[in-house]
Amino acid sequence: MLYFLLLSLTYHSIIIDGANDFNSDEIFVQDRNNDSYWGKDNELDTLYLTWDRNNLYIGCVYSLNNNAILIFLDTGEGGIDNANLLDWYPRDVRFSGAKPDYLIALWNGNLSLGGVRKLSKPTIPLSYQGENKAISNGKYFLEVSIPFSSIGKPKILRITSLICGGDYSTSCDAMPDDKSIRGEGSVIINTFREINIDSDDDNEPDSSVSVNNAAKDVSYEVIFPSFNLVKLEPEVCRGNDVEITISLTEKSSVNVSLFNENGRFLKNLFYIQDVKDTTFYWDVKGIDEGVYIIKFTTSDNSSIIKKAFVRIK
Ligand SMILES: [Ca+2]
Ligand SMILES: [Ca+2]
Ligand SMILES: [Ca+2]
Ligand SMILES: [Ca+2]
Repeated sequence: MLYFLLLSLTYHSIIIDGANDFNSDEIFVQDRNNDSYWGKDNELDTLYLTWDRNNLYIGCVYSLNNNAILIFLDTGEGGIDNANLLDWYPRDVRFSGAKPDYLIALWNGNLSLGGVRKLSKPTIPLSYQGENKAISNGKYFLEVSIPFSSIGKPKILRITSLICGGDYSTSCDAMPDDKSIRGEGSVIINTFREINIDSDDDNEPDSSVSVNNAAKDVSYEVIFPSFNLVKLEPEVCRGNDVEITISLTEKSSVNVSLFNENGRFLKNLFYIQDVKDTTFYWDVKGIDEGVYIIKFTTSDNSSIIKKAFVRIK
């Protein structure tokens, strides 16, 4: 009897028919059914995971109303850290720590509007089996089978699943929970559910694993770039060129914009991509006499520095 129970753990081949045949110990994440910022019609409930020798199986119970389900899989090397840049299901979601390599997505409970893709440039559709069916109380059940041969036999899997709105929109619910989800504004996911599916390193997925026991949440500290130094030389200028020096704690793109002394926006001066330390020159001969404010902003708005500048004749 014990032998039979052990065999029933993983190496469980899910039948892709829209009926939920995952076992209770194949619950990968149990989310609260009342933590969505957009109400009960857009809720993630349960994420299931199991595998057999040849396929990874993922299941999801959720409710959804004119929004999207996105299940991101980090399988190892490479991947993306910004879902805004995708050519398929782009969303205002970035990732810190894990870098997802594959995405299962669908729109409004309709898998024929979604599918499974590799997150390269461009994204590449994968062959998979999937069924998505309405179940009771306005809920849906999704089950997907992805062959290991097409995702390169991962060792460590890190997964997050989200409900988002339309293209470039934000998220209202994540499983596992992530504190950057607020139902508005940009999201930076840094909590993922992780499982080692090949803990004996034999390059084959392990049998006899209780997914529910083996899975754990991992969180990665979000590191925001901030300014070490911003310097104008000179700050009071009679000539044509001002030397501007910027130093950041982390690489970031920087926007430099000009305001009058009352804080009214005048124009963007520079947009500098992916810098850590740089010096450049601003030709001020077209600027009238007066007092100005120059604002330096990192690309994610995490750090802002204002410098006064005076133009004299
Ligand atoms: Ca099934
Ligand atoms: Ca939820
Ligand atoms: Ca990755
Ligand atoms: Ca949640």
